[in-house]
Amino acid sequence: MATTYHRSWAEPYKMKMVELLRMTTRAQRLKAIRDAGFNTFLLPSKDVYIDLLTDSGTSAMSDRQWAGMMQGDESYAGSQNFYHLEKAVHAYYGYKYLVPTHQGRGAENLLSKILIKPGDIIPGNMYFTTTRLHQELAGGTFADIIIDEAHDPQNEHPFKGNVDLNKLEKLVKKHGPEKIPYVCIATNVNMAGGQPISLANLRELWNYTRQHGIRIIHDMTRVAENAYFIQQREPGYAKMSIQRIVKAICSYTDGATMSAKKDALVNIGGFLATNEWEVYEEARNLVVVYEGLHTYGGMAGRDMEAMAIGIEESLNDNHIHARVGQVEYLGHRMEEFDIPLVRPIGGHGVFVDARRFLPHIPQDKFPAQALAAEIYLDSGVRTMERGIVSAGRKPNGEQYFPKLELVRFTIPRRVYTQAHMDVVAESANAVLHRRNRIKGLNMVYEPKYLRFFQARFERL
Ligand code: PM9
Repeated sequence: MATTYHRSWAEPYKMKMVELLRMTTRAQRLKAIRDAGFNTFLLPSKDVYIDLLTDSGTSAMSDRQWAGMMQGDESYAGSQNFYHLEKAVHAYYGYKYLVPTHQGRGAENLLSKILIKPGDIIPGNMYFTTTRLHQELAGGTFADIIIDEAHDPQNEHPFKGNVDLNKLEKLVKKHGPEKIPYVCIATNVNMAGGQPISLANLRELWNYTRQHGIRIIHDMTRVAENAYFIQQREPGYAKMSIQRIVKAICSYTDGATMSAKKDALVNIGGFLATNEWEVYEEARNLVVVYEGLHTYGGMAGRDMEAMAIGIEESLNDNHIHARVGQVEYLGHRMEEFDIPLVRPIGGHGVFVDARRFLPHIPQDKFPAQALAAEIYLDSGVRTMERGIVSAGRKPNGEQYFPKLELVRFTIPRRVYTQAHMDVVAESANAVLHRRNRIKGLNMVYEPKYLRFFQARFERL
């Protein structure tokens, strides 16, 4: 009888250069977090040991990407690197027209200005901070049409990024399709905990929107991670490559905004892509107002070259297996310590459920913000609040009270080792054991827009 042995995965790369980390004492960290107003965004990175604030712009580039940087063509117009990037976007994502931008929100700004009229409704599979703000600034209103399961951290639904078509149907009936310029579909939904949408759900949505003349705009910031979950979980895709699944996802959408700082493995950059000539033409008009010429959009030539190469590398099956594998490794280590998490474990980070971690702190005393500060204090590990602070206020000034009150342990791509993940899980466990002594916070400074970036707090 044939015997099968367990086979581990490992990173499909080795290290050529390392960046030294600085260790701090608890006293140094206490001073640093107080000076930062208990907001991890305001910590200087020199005071951080393991930085899990975000996976945005924090990837380690490959030797191929660095070699590409040396081939930066810094001509003002018609840089060769732009044409390489355009070719990569066509080849791997399938969109017809490309307008580069300095990062994702630059593309969101252009898109919102082009497609949204005051009074419009923009349905989406959960809000994202910058995306919703641009929709609102253009006079639109975001409407959440994600399935209810996405708002429940303990629900094990394999595709919590799916759209509830009944919710969309209600909006179409109430407002009429002419008030809905597009449906915004994020892959690997960030605020839900890095949760995927299935191809079956997307196809159904595609068919529905075709009947009503409504576009689908794809927030493709983490499309490769979503494709990995489709390969692993959706019947019929186990043998399909990540490249093919990504192409299939994009084929059910009319255009996309991309923050290339995540999946595409670069430190800066993004784009707006579309299959519609009229949208492209208007985007080319606006990009020169807000970003730069239509062949660089706020990026240096070398940045576009690194992105073109990064797009290809990000869709390698071994890369994405190791990338999500590392996130899952951290999640499983935390579960061994009974740390309450969003389930299933997400694609770009482990999301700790602060409501269950700190049940004694009410949501208006910012439990996730307080927990992120405590984790930093314990070990120098920097994480991010994704709860009431991130949700911010409605245009009428009322505070949102999101069901999810989370701390995101976001894993940069190709940066940390499994041993770093062990240190992180052990720190979360140490904080869990003294959770009863953790107090809530008062917000003492609240910026007008995207308050989570710069708000300041004091301990109660
Ligand atoms: N996401 C993140 O850390 C960085 C800024 S917000 C803390 O998760 C999606 C799904 C994102 C995203 C950024 C953007 C904006 C759009 N969509 O940061 O402007 O996760 O490149 O992209 C961040 P840019």
